[in-house]
Amino acid sequence: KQAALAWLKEARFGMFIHWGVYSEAAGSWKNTRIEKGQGPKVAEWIMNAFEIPRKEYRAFAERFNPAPSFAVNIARLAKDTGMRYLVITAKHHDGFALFDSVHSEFDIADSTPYDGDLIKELYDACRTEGIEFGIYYSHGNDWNEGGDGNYANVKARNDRIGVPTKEQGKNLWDPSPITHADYLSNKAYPQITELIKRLPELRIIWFDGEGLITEKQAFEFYRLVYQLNPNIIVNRRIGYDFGDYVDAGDNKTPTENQLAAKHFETCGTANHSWGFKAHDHHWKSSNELLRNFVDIVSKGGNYLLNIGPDGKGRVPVPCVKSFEEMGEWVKTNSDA
Ligand code: FUL
Repeated sequence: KQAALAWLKEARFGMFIHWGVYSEAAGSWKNTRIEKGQGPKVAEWIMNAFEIPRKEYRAFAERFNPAPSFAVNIARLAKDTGMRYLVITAKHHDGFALFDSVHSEFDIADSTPYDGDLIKELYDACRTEGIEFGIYYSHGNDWNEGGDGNYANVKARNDRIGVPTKEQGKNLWDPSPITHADYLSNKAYPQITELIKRLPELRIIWFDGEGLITEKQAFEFYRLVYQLNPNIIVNRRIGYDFGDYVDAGDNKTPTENQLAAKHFETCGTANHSWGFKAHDHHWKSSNELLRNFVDIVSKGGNYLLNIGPDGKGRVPVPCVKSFEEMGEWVKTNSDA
């Protein structure tokens, strides 16, 4: 683990990728933009924003058919931008898996017309380009098979003893009937296991959704990863301080006080959404992105800068342009 962490500190610059069936929706549902929905306005939250029933949401999957050149193009873009690693959403909060999973049908193989495994394809392309590979995995919440059907019971029990119940990120509009415990045992732990087994050089697991799990469950995720491959680094959001490195929240650089014991990484967007949002044209310039990069790196951290490809896997042109400009700067100014 120490060698892996030493690598992370040296790596400095990584690419975050938010991509899934929500990319096909592009930030709108039934001709209404996500700004009119409730909750977070980022495009990957569209199911939550419009309280889309689980069955209806699957229509996006039926249309999700990316171009097979996706993997090679993205790995090259990361390389040309001067990035040394990449973290892609293997499963976001909506529960959809970009890989061929034995433990859920809501995945690329069973629910879309695409013939392949996008995670494996990108993993291979990254190995060719010398880019280290990581996955994002929403462990706490899963709006499709996440066991939010148990919420009413949990809330009733909590109310009786005067304890608040976390709601953010729960599917309370069309909850799945399975319990949260069953979701963990039958989907989340097994999917983490299958990803680690299939991707022997996996470097990072970037967990998300810590607010919805207990300390024991967070520890169980940590133990499972460690047991299967102790060289995999996990982030703070696994929960309860078990992470190997920290972050200060989305688009935030830690303050002096937060720059404590563990290494840090700032994840940031290039516009105002992580997932593809066709109507968000507020792209940060390469100057602004470079200023963030220098600020973060000068404090000793890493910058995990996001792209949100569209449903076909194309990265928006203004984003590619500023990444290319950044790449020129990084090439000229780095000693690697
Ligand atoms: C947050 C998520 O809710 C967002 O959708 C996004 O993935 C961001 C990086 O983390 O917690």
